[in-house]
Amino acid sequence: MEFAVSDVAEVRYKVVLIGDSKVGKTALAKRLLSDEFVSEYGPTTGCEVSRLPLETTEGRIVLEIWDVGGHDAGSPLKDGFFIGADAALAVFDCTSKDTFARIEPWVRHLRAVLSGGREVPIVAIANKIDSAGRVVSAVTHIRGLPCYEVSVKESTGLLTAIHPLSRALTKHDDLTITAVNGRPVKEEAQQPPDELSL
Ligand SMILES: Nc1nc2c(ncn2[C@@H]2O[C@H](COP(=O)(O)OP(=O)(O)O)[C@@H](O)[C@H]2O)c(=O)[nH]1
Ligand SMILES: [Mg+2]
Repeated sequence: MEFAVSDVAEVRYKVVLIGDSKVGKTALAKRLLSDEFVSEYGPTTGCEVSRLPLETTEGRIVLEIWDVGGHDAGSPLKDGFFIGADAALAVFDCTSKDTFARIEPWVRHLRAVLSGGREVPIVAIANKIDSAGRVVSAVTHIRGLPCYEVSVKESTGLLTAIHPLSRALTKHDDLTITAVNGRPVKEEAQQPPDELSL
């Protein structure tokens, strides 16, 4: 029997953040959670899990964001954190070609850890587009993954990236996010979707 999202009290999805260190994964989680930006870098140790409730036109969903720190793709100890992931955000820093080149290995690695399970939706994020030191030009796809332009610092593009992920997770193609962790999304920002910012 199929349940509609709105039929149950809480629908929770595990979303893992992948990508090299310093690309802005922790900053991204913090921005979504409390709309703050932390400028000083402190490496993430262990794994930080945050609960991000989203009000949507299809009911409330909760993204459980898994920010796995100190992790290089291939470290078996940390791979356990990926098990059971429903989706992933693959983040790179557009001021670093290396972090861009590492998106594919990261995605391959995640898919290998999840092998045997379902195909999970993955969205790529080109972060730090505010930076003058940009060296990776804008792309719409990386090997079939949709890629979104984001500045966690200036709070642009993040919600645009979260929409397709939420739509794929809920299988509701026209889902619109109306509030993020209790903060209403401004009505005027919703049209057109490409210009959404958080
Ligand atoms: N200019 C700029 N810096 C950012 C942005 N997002 C994160 N940073 C900085 O990049 C550094 C690494 O961020 P962090 O979230 O710790 O990266 P992580 O290792 O992937 O978790 C920090 O100094 C952040 O302030 C952004 O959108 N623009
Ligand atoms: Mg971190």
